[in-house]
Amino acid sequence: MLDEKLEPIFADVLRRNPGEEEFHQAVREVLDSLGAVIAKHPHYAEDALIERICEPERQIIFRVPWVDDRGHVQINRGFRVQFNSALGPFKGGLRFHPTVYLGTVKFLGFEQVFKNALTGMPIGGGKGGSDFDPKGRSTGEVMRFCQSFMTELSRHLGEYTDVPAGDIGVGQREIGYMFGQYKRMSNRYESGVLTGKGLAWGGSRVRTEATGYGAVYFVERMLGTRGQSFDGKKVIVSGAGNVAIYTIEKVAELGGKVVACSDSNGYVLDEAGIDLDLLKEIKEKRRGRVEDYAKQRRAGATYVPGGCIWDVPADIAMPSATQNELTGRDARTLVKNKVLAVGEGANMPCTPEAVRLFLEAGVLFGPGKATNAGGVATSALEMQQNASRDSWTFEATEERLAGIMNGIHDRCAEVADEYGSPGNYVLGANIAGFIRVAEAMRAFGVV
Ligand code: NDP
Ligand code: 2IT
Repeated sequence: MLDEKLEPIFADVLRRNPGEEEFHQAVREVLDSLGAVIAKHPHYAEDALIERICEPERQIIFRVPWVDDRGHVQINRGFRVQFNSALGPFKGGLRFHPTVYLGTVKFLGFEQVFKNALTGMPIGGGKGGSDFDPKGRSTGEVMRFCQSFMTELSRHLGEYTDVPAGDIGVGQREIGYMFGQYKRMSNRYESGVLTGKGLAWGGSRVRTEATGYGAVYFVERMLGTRGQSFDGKKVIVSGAGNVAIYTIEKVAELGGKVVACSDSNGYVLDEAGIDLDLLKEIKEKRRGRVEDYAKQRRAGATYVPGGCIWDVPADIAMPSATQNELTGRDARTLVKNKVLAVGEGANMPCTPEAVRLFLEAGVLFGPGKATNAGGVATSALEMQQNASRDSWTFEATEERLAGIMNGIHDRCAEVADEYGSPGNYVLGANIAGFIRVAEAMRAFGVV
């Protein structure tokens, strides 16, 4: 049940944003946490502050024409939702996936506002992307698409305005093509306009690893509250992209064993523990599938086409693929299999029913906006290095990341305690993020 002051706000969000289910879901989850805040501090419900936070500052939709290898003209749709700049320039990734529509970008942008606030760094929230499908496209096609996309997007960016990065379907290769086009059009080497860059051209060490590593640090700290750790634990990680790969790497470093990972076609089960060198070779170099991993794994691994990775018994689950990939049914299976902790490496991978079931069962649950904040936090460190024309060592950067993740964990835990729900990191993350944004917006007056 929503607080009675928040009900009309949510009704208005539904009315103004028809058909954008993921956006409704993300807003609903935050509003569910805010009842306790406005009961304690009624001033946060004044001056339509919450209504303003639910409305993006600016939404840009544009045509992206490009020519494929056969000489045919293709049209995609590009988006950038500049959600909230109270704490700094808009900051958040770009997603290229055929399912992307305005509702996807708005849900991601909304989550990003609170996530970025939680990092404690000077970054606002935004997100963008396109319904372009990179699968099966040649390097030349991807380059031409990125150039056309940036030709339009560039007029809305700037190191003090809006700073995109990667997300699903956008990694260092795509950031390179977009940075190259931006540089050419602006005639400026404005390093701080994009993050996730290559090390030779303004990137930060640890940015590639940051989201996965950060998620593992967060879960390790949650486990610590119960005297536990990753050491000796069986772990399952969905996805096989950037976040999944570096989650697997850090879990192994901390003594855990990842026995399964997946892609949208199926999952692979490898009881000996995922061979990361092989997985990286297949995913990062050859851009292949997890099925190829199973075929090439000498020690033997099983590929389960169309299978559900959450059926694999494990102590810890780290959903790191996409939104709503872990349902109520899956949560019941995991709880039955005595899962100890679930950390969301992806954005909103667990459905609201799944989250409720985990919390009711006393499973340690790390919500995405806290658990996966290491990626954007390291993007902010990349911006710092660009602004000071400096470049830090791997060790120094990783230490900063670990400190930020521990800080986010402790702040969420402290706020959950303060609001009478110890151990509820969902409530802690939503409230802690909200308060930081709300304080800045109140200071600015009606903007
Ligand atoms: P990648 O593109 O590198 O990898 C995505 C992985 O998820 C692939 O294995 C992909 O499989 C799978 N996947 C994507 N869409 C679907 C779908 N509809 N159904 C099933 N599987 C799917 O992306 P990232 O690793 O960067 O991102 C993964 C998640 O982490 C996303 O939710 C993203 O928003 C979030 N995130 C990313 C950050 C970053 O820094 N990159 C930071 C914070 C969060 P397939 O190849 O079959 O499509
Ligand atoms: O969801 C996310 O936090 C990201 N995709 C990373 C955003 C960023 O700006 O680094």
